[in-house]
Amino acid sequence: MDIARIAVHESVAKACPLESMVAALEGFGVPVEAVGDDASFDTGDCVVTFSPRDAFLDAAWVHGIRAGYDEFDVEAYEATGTALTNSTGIHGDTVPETVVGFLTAFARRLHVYRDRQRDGDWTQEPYDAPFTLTGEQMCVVGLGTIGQGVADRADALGMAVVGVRRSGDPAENVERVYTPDELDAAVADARFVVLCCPLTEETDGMVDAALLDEMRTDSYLVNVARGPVVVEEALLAALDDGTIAGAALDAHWEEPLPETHPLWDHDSAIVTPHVAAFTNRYHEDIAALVQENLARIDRGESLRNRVA
Ligand code: NDP
Ligand code: 7N6
Repeated sequence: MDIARIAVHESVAKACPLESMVAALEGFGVPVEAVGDDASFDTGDCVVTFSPRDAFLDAAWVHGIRAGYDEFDVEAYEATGTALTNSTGIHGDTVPETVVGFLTAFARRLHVYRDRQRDGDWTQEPYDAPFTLTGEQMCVVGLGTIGQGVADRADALGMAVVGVRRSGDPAENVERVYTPDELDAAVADARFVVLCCPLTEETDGMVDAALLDEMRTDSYLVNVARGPVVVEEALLAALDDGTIAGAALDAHWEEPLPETHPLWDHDSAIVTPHVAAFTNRYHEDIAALVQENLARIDRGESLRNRVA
């Protein structure tokens, strides 16, 4: 592979300013150009993008600036031989820190007080509403970059952590690792279930009514993965009928979440607009991944994070 141009697709603006990404990618010995949907590509191109486009299949290499690549047609990349890399590995602080925010809000009732602040309302929560994270159990579903970061922070907060991953391999700061077929058992004792897995055929609809029924009635679901990992109607019903105590959702079934969606007004839900990974250094983190892979290409090595 011989890269003669880095083409930065305008869709990167969904995560960071286009000009910041272009600037961060300069200085690696390859010309960098911002491109739109009218651009065409050839086998000298590396495309850096948030979203997929059919035209990218004419390039040598496409780098997706997200960890999740569920929107990309992996089979088409394999058929054309265009390399596809993702951005797993850079979200080990951002997303876990957001998750800690969700946990703390629920335990210390901060989301409730923020709502009341708008009305100058001094009402205090009932005596038995607040609790401490220390001593509570968390189940982390997916123990990759994000799941490990969540587990580390939960452990530091004095929580007991169990996890789920395909391999079942042990993970640091995780007392017990289950495999996906044991998901029911993994979530049963958890006060928090945190979804940190990719959206795949196996995880699509994984959190359904039956699984929510297995969860404690005082438990909270946190979804920083992808919306469809959770069955929408099942979650809404579970929140309405008290099957679980609440949910924090950064990833949604439709994005933006429609203005009329019931979750916006749900007292026991925290909704964020897919920003768990946002940081003012996102362009630098992506540039570091691209730079590493340019160096690997020069050395004739395989690409880091290659998914097709
Ligand atoms: P990684 O690839 O590092 O980790 C994925 C983990 O999920 C692995 O531990 C893997 O298991 C596990 N996994 C895969 N399939 C299953 C399954 N069926 N059941 C349980 N666990 C499973 O990815 P990241 O941690 O970087 O990112 C994870 C996902 O989070 C992304 O795919 C993306 O969808 C989402 N994401 C969301 C962001 C946001 O802004 N909200 C930001 C970044 C990512 P094993 O270890 O055995 O392979
Ligand atoms: C944008 C991150 C991912 O998969 O969904 C996230 O990486 C988007 C900052």
